[in-house]
This record gives sequence, structure tokens and C-alpha cells, in this order.
Amino acid sequence: MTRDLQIINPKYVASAVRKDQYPELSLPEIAFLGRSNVGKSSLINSLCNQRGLARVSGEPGKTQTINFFSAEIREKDHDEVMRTPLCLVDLPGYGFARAGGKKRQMWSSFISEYITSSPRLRMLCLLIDLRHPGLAIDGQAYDWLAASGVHLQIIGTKSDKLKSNEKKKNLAILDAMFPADSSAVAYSALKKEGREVLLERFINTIADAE
Ligand SMILES: Nc1nc2c(ncn2[C@@H]2O[C@H](COP(=O)(O)OP(=O)(O)O)[C@@H](O)[C@H]2O)c(=O)[nH]1
Ligand SMILES: [Mg+2]
Repeated sequence: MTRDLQIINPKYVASAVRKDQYPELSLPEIAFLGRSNVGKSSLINSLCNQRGLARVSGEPGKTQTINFFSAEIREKDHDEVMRTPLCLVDLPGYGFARAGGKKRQMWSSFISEYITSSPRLRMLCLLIDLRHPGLAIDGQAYDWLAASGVHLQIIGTKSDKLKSNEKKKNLAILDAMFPADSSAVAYSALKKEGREVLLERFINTIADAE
């Protein structure tokens, strides 16, 4: 049986480029990262049911700050309501065409500062375009994130653009190429596919850490 899970009270909290600008929320954090244009902001908006929460851009490389959003996952189980407060973190995208070596390095020092100085980071979600499951640049990000020791979740985005047999095949490729703490999830911001599974993984991972 599927659980009745919703994100409620989503709020933009702050943007940061350095750790002294990170908000002090004392909330467990779930961070999203991946190539520019892979669908990070759209995923956050669709999880929260709020269109303009994280900016969505057709132009790659727009989000150059770390953006923090507070929210709660509400679970209804008959008459009982449980709430899990959390912070969603939208990290800058990597690998857009015009970014050369230097910019890429900047990205990684930026992200590694966040990963190493966030004691409440509970899960890293690496978003990969489900149509292109084997890009070298995603492999580099994976290698690096897998070594961080933080719970890793692979998300195959824009799943509405694939037929169901392609979806299955490419998810299997993601699982084989990028083994993580739990299996890859197909996600569509348009169709909201994958939403419940992800929310369930978020609350389970947060609960496990407590
Ligand atoms: N068809 C489809 N398009 C999507 C989906 N998610 C994002 N997009 C589109 O992909 C583009 C980039 O999305 P955005 O969320 O800004 O990516 P970000 O750079 O990773 O934050 C936008 O034009 C979105 O409308 C999805 O699930 N399905
Ligand atoms: Mg974005």
C-alpha cells in the first residue's frame, strides 16, 4: 500500500555561496545536484507543489548559488498525522557547455565545501537525464559523491520523455553504472512520477539517522 505523503509549508530560506552564509536551521538536509538543465529546480517545485519556488530556466547554468528551502513532509495514516521537517537544498549545476576547466573546479570546491561543512546533510540526490544515462561528466560527479559517505540517491529525470521499455532499460543502466544506497528512481516533474517513492526515501533516511 502506498503511504499518503505530501510536502507542506515549503519556503525559500536563503541563498549562499560561502559557508558563513548557510542558514542555521537545524533541519535535516536533502541536497539535489546534477548537470545544468537536468531538472533540479523543476523537481523541487513539483515535490513541493509550488511552481515558482525554485526558479526554472530553459537557459542552462542559471543557478549559481546554493538555495535552501524549508518544508515538512506530512504523512497521514488514518487519523494520525506525522510531520518530518526538512531542508531541501538546490545546488548549482555542473558541466554546461561554456564552462571550462576552471569553472568546473570552482563548482567542485563550492559543492565540496557544502558537503564537508553540513553536519545535517542526510542525502545527496544525483539527478541524471534518463534519456542519457551514461554521460562521462555524470560519472565523474558520481565517483566523487559516492566517496563522500553521504547516502546517495540516483534520480533519472524527465521520464515522461521516454517510452516505458526505454525507461526500464535506462534505469537498469543507471543502477549498473552508478550503484547507490537505494535503487535509481524515474522522475517526471510534469507527471509527478516518482514523487511518492522519493518522499518515502527521504523520511526513511532522515528517520534512520536519528
Ligand atoms: N518534459 C520534462 N521537462 C522537464 C522536466 N523537468 C525539467 N524539465 C525542463 O527542463 C528544463 C530545465 O529545468 P530546470 O528545472 O530549470 O533544470 P535545472 O537547471 O537542473 O534546475 C526546463 O525547460 C524544464 O521545463 C520533466 O520532468 N519533464
Ligand atoms: Mg535550477
